[in-house]
Amino acid sequence: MSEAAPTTSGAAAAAPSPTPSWQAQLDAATLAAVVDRLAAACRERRTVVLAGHVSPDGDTLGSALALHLALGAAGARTLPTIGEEPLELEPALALLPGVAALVPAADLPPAGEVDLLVALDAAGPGRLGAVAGYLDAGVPTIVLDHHDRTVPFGELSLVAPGAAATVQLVALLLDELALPLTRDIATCLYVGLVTDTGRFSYEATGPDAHLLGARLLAAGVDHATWTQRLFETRRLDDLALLARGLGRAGFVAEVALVHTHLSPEDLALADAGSAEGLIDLLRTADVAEVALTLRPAPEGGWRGSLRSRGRVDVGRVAAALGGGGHRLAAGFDAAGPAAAVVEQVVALLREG
Ligand SMILES: [Mn+2]
Repeated sequence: MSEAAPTTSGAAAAAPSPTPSWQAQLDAATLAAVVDRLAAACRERRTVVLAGHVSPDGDTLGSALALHLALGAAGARTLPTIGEEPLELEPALALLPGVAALVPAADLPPAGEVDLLVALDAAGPGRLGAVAGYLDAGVPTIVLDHHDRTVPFGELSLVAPGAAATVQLVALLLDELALPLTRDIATCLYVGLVTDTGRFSYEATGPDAHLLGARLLAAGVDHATWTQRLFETRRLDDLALLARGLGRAGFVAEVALVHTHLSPEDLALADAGSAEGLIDLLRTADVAEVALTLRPAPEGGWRGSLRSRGRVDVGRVAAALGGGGHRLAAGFDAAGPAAAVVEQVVALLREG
């Protein structure tokens, strides 16, 4: 076996950068300004609203609560919140450390009493729900996010589409601020990391995600308990909902789409989170490149979720329908009969 002389690119590939690639997506001056702003908020005991996105997941809630615990301990008056009422959390997320501090959107102080808003994992102002009113009122805003197509907002915006989870940005900020990773803070970050990476399995899960995971376990996270809570516990009624959704599944061979929809009666059976489980199951169909679920939106019409196995950019499809998300996971809202929405998605997939 002969050894080829290393080429320039080969040599570069052999020497991994000490900095995770997504950190290179952050503007250094903005990062420094965000760190300064947060440090000042702690020092001066400022009121900081930490807002996750509506329909909160582990990443947005873990980010908000980790920052709440860390900045709060360092002196800031932190108000973690989700701009949605009534707020329904998945049972596992309702057990996160700091969750009792969540402020109902209706109880948030007026804009004049808020010094800083931090938007977490929200790909646009619309994802903030009621909290978006602070933007219109001119409250200084920091955006921390990792979505591919984040609509620019906020005066200080740190968006790293290469990061697997927003909690990675939060962990970076805590390091920059020299704030300690307590077990509770580590637990919040871990839940964000393990959910947004699909248990360290999705494409965006880099070595740095594992390194952060290792640090969090070293800080005392009870990962086995959280795995069971997050991934291995379903209500019996949720299983019935999954059965209904799976039983209604259709297949469009031309674009390798497996799709289904849920009725309002189906949803009455189940928790909000269980529709997520449905699309993840649909995607496991051997014939599927793309999975689509439609579930009734509270305000009428459909909430569509799209997942790709890898070849198809479903973020593009969702964006064409007025939604957004990532290359492999995206969502949109739509009106009309379910079959017509499926037809629209098929037409867009055909173009791709
Ligand atoms: Mn996220």
